[in-house]
Amino acid sequence: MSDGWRPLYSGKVRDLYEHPDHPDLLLVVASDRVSAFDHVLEPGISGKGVLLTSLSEWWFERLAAGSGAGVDVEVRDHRAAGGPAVPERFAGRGMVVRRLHMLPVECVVRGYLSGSGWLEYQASGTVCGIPLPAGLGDGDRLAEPIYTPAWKAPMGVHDENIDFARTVELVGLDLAAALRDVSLDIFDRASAIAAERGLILADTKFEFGTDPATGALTLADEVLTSDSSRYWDASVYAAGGAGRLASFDKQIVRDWLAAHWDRTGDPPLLPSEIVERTADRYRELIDRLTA
Ligand code: PZK
Repeated sequence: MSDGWRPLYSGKVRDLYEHPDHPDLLLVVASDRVSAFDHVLEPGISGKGVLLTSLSEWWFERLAAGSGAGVDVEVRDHRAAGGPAVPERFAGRGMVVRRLHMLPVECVVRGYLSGSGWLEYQASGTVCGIPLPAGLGDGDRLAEPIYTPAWKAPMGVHDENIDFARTVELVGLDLAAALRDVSLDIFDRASAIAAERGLILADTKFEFGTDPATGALTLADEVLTSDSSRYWDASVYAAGGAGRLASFDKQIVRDWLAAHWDRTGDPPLLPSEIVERTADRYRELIDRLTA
């Protein structure tokens, strides 16, 4: 392609590009690929990249308004102002961003107990070493949101839940404390916005970098998308019952795969009905949040 953007790194569902004329920028592109159980599945979910990019952009705008409220660190997002446009071939799915020094910590915040947190709790009564009261069930609300960081392992190695002391070893005390405080603050603000729309933000994962020019802590990557977060319908949750944790993400894909694949060999092709329902669920989330 002659727009100058060159592939730098491909993740399971997103791709990073760099540009020789803009060494201080990157292009983040969300694909239509969907992954579950550590596999990229076929076919992709048509429109997923556009939906998740607009969701991330929407949250960046909403969160920019009150950046740093409640904490004494100013956090900006990594979107680049006035740089080159996103090329047409990535229209709607690309974001030009400032190139940061990424911190090797995934900043997970959980307001509810589910997923890997629920698994760890059942085994040990803790999540990331934080002891929780006995008797909690899958999907239960926590007394207050907890910060449960993970170490971003190099490619091919699984991320590893870590305690706060380990994040201090990784990034130093000041940054470790800032990551925790800022993550909890953004989670509170986002939860309140979601709640106004009848949505529960159960948990999410943030990634931060530091600006190479100023050192400023900067919110990066995707923000509060259905790939990085678990959202539930508040009225369905309140009604209780088996479906109360139906989430606005690829849970439909996970459930179908779990029932139709023994996890050996390549995963089966997703039926079009599963692809459609997943796409509908993504659209419903974005409609409800941004309406
Ligand atoms: C960066 N990732 C995650 C993995 C993707 C994205 N602003 C930035 N500066 C430097 N590095 C990154 C970012 C951002 N965002 C993000 N890895 C590095 C990732 C795979 C594909 F598109």
